[in-house]
Amino acid sequence: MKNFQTSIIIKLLLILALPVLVEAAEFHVSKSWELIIALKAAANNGVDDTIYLSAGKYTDVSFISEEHNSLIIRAENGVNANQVIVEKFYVNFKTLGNHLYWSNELRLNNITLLTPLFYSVTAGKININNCIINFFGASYIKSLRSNTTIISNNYIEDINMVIKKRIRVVKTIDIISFDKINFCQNRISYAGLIEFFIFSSVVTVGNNIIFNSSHTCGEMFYISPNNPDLYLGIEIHCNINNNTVWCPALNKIDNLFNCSFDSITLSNNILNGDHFIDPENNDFHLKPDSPCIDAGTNENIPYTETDIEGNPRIANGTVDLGAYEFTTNRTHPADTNQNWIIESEEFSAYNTAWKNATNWPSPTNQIPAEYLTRSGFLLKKGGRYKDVGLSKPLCWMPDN
Ligand SMILES: [Ca+2]
Ligand SMILES: [Ca+2]
Ligand SMILES: [Ca+2]
Repeated sequence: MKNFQTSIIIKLLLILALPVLVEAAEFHVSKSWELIIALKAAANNGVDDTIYLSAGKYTDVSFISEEHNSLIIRAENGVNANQVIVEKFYVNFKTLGNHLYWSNELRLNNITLLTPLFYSVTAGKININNCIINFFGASYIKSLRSNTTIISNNYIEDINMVIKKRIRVVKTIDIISFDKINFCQNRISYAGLIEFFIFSSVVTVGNNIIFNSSHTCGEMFYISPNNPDLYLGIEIHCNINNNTVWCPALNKIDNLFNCSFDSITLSNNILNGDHFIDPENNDFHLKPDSPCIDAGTNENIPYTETDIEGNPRIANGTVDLGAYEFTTNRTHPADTNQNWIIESEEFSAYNTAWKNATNWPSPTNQIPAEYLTRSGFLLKKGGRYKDVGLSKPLCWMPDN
């Protein structure tokens, strides 16, 4: 019995000693309970953590931590955001100490957050990127406190929208930043509040598409210095540019913003009009003759290199308004040698990968059935095709 106890104690000591030996931890999970265990370990192991999620649904998971280390949660390579659903994710990341010295990061990448509950998330850097955030029901992302917050290339959705003006409990994103806020290239169907409390430096709200066809969209953004007295004399730059807004009930784009100070510039934003492929059905790709094309300013654009769909952010020399860059340069993923011809061998390989649900080297993974049928259609029409600038896969048309 004594030996058994000793061996247990040695094992425990080894387990406790392990984090000291490694500089970062990696977890690969595919079930809710595995994610729960990984988050629990990450909250206490004293090292930076990356958690990779396989396709699937994860529910009722929480991360409550007082660590100074970083946490990255992301989909496994080759898995899309809509294949990884994290429902009711409660996060309270309460880094202690002087915020100016935080060097840690919270990064969420390529996952779906369904009814998230983020409360008092503090980290040196917060980066929410390429995610789908669905605020259906009572959910919030509250008090993201950081030196730099980047929220870009996300689909932010709230399917059952109700205008809840200035209600802070549900459907809000609160960001308190000490240095930089970059809220860019998001696709926002959202009538809650997005609040920025700024201590200093730069806020950029750029290249977003904000839409709401059934409500007024009024005062969706609330922007305010965090403490005007304390920071008197510090320059705050707020750039709201290159955005497109589709909200028929709104008659002035300025009404989207409630800004309690003067140093704000609104430029190159566009409201309503005939710019999009099918706004009634939420297709906000730019029409080939849209005045949004090449109408933006390249200064202060988000520093991601691609638009919300992964296409180059600047095509034709000048950035477009909104989250989608108009382009006619996209080859079909089945066209592996990218010669603008679907060859029969290429179609066969694509068809086999689709049948076996294997990963395809270029997006979209897994292969969508409509991509496959499009490649079959193009092959039948002779194989030669072009990109006419519509949304995928209808953008690929026979070129005879
Ligand atoms: Ca940790
Ligand atoms: Ca352009
Ligand atoms: Ca080819």
